[in-house]
Amino acid sequence: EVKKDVRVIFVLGGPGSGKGTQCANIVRQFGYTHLSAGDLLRAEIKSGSENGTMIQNMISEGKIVPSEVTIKLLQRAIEECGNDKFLIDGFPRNEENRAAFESVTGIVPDFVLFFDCSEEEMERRLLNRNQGREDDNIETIRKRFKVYMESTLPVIEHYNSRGKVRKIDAAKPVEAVFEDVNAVFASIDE
Ligand code: UP5
Ligand code: MG
Repeated sequence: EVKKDVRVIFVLGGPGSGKGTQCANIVRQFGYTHLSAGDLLRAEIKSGSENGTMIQNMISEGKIVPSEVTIKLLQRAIEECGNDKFLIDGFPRNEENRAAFESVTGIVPDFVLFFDCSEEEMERRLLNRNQGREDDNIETIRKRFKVYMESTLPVIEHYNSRGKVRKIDAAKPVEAVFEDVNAVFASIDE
């Protein structure tokens, strides 16, 4: 269990929907700490951890890393951080991630910020990103889309049926998307 009182928002949406871009804006405007599960996993590979090779193989296949690995990284980041409000970006990616995070950390998210975007637009963005991500090639991108549809959409549906999803039209330009994101956060009682 995480022993401090924290508020968590899950940020979900397909590969390239703009999760990382908008989280940076939210951090600047509203003082959250941004934890990207993908970034934590990529840092774990770089650190030379014993799980590094396994993680690298999963990411290049677009597969979901075992939840105990990801949850450990998220939990450590939460506990080591002085802040008490977090954006968890790109997690949970399947039902097992979701259930395990709740039971291991005892944390229930306030809500899910969901970036909705067409595959055509997401594919265009990922192929243009050019930041050297090993999974930004068309073969892996197609696999990421399939995993997203099959495993992550049901998680969003789980929260949607409980009234916990704030859906954003993420196909618009970055600034227009942030206006809508801003409206969601401005309406939260602090
Ligand atoms: N861009 C952003 N917004 C735009 C807009 N409105 N208009 C035009 N362009 C826009 O954006 C992507 C690109 O689009 C950028 O170039 C940006 O400038 C532009 P970004 O903000 O990076 O989108 P994001 O949704 O963050 O895309 P990302 O590729 O990071 O999403 P993924 O969900 O695919 O990647 P993630 O890092 O979360 O996961 C990678 C892999 O790690 C997974 O496939 C999986 O193998 C593994 N993983 C796990 O196993 N478990 C986890 O819990 C998490 C990850
Ligand atoms: Mg990202």
